[in-house]
Amino acid sequence: MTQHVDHLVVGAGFAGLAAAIKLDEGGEHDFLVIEKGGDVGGTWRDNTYPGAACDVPSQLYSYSFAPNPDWSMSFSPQPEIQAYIQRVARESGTLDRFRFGVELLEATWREAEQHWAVRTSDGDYTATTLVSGAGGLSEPQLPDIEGIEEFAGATFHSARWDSGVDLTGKRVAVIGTGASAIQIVPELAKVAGHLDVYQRTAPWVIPRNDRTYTAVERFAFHHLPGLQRLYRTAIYWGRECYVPAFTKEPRLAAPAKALALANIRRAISDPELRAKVTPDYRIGCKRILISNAYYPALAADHVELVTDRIARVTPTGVVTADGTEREIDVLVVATGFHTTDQPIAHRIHGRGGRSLGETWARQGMSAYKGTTVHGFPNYFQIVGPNVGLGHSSMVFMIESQVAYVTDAIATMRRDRYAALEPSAAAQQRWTDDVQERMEGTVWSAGGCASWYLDEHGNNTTLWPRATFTFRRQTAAFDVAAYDVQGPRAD
Ligand code: N01
Repeated sequence: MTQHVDHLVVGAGFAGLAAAIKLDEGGEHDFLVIEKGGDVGGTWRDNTYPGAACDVPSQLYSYSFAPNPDWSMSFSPQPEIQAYIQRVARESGTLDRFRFGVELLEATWREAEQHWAVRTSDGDYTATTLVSGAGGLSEPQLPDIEGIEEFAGATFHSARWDSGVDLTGKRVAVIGTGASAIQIVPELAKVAGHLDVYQRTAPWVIPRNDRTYTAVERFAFHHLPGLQRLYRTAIYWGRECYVPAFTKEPRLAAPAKALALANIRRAISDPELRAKVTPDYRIGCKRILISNAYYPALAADHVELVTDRIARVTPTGVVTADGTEREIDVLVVATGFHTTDQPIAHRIHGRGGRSLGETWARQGMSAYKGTTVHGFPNYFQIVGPNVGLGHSSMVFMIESQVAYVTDAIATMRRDRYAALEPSAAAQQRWTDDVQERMEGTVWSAGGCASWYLDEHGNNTTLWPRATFTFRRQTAAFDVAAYDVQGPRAD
């Protein structure tokens, strides 16, 4: 039997949970959240690799409406963030509308009925609106390396960690040196007998200014809510005032570059290794990483940084282009995610039956205000195109979008609109403006390849301006930019 809900939310990470809470607060109680995993948390549920932690301070990387006086450190480890999301979900009183272990298989817009017909792994639904919080960093990207599936030992992606595999004393290889890998490598170096780290491009890594909060601070967080707000505000403006400014002006990045080079010099004395880890592109072009432990781990005797190209994987090891085979017991691939080619986009079919995946494959990822797409009525995507950040908290962006979406839904209810979608012109203007602002930034002119760029070299993932500008742009639903249909028949 098909069940109807007013709003179907996909995903129970930071985005889906915020959508559920704000829909509920706005009086929209007829919604369901479907989540293919077994719990809330999204990326924080999935990324359980050793060393997983946030590289944005927790006071900022949390909901503004749910401060957490219990953060133990400035940069929280994954279990604390996951526990925080679980607590917020529990206390929100919305969990009875979450369905875990339910995957979206296909969603199709039905023009005559003006609703979404949604097929899931646990039955069929119809919904007036479809809100996707499926996340841009949720589908692991496996490397296309010859022979990798024939490796005889354990192989796993960083976001699918197999804690059942004992790595003590083992010969382990890690492919990749991105944000995930640089957190994993120091932890693996503590237990592995030998560790090979395969680097294709050196990352810029600055020190991690982390510390445990003192007992006095923690007491104050509990009893002086203003102190937490002060920390949050200071962290926010510290990042907002400096980091976006240097995306177009290389000279402003000099202090960050100096910090990163000092980080290398402090930990690594071998000139050959220093040269290998020193990037040859502008800092900020790829995500700037933070770690005090990565370079010391690479400098250890039982760790080898391999910079020769990987030619293939055999059942027993990894062979580089020079013909050397390094034998291993376990292979960890920390090779990132499907960001500009998200598989879920191929399951969402708008007007005329064309999928979002097809639409974006033709023209590149694009959405009005990163949220709504022409041809996909009543569809809202949290963390859509050009909403990602390289420098600040995604939770801030998520809250901005959720406010916009709930305002859109309130407008639909108030004005009895059956359906709305951004006009093609409004979407194009917004996308053109974002892309113009990308020109000359460190992402397009910084001399690196990264997951920020799509196959045409366009940055369709990041927001190129201050986050408060995005907050302002999404502060109120702007119906004038939309094609609307209504009023509803009911
Ligand atoms: O993935 P990545 P990630 N052969 O795509 C290499 C967030 N995050 O999981 O640079 C060899 O950044 C690839 O090499 P290259 C954060 O937004 C946040 O590390 O393309 N190597 C690169 O080194 C982050 O940006 C936290 O040349 C191959 C690596 O694999 C995003 O997640 C923590 C290869 C992939 O790096 C993704 O980070 C962790 C191949 N075939 C992650 N294919 C926080 O703390 C790829 N590589 C909040």
